[in-house]
Amino acid sequence: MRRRWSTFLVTGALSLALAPAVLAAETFTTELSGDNAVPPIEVDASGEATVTISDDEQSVSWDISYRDLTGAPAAGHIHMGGADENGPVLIPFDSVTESGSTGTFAASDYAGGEGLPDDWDGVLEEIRSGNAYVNIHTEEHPGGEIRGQLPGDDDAATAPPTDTESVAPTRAGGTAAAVLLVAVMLAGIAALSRFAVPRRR
Ligand SMILES: [Cu+2]
Repeated sequence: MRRRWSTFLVTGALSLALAPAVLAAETFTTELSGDNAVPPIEVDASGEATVTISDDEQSVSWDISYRDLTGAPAAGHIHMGGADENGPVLIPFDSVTESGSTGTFAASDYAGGEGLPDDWDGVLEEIRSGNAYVNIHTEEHPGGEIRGQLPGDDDAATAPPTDTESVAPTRAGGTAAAVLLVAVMLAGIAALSRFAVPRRR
């Protein structure tokens, strides 16, 4: 019996340990500005980007809004890199033609490239670790007119807001964590009760 109880306790503890990872939702939001460009540029433009890793982890979608750009956006991407560096394009946005543009990039479309992760798991890892940023390019600022660092899992959960505002995990993530927690606990209880019958030698 003691062993079964310990199994149950370990299961419970594991689910508690896993909960924060799930709570740090798969949605990342950042504010876009010229200040975040490397080097910073002075522009009137600003924007917001939300990047979401799908539940099955097989795609990444985005939602971009912006205003006061010097011209129509020429391109938008998620680049790989820290806040103080310029890096290669990780995920291209197929449409940024108007504020409010949304789109999805499928894992099967990822081909890698120089300086990029070998596979899709590597791409998600860069996004989750905060080593990725959203960049909107214009003709006048081909290197990027507005930019924002994706906060990553840890920053989203713990870091105080900076000028690149990190946004708390979504409510959906919290609900998912709660559901997962309950499911794991029920599984633990089921496993326990199955063995709770007195054993004979
Ligand atoms: Cu770009």
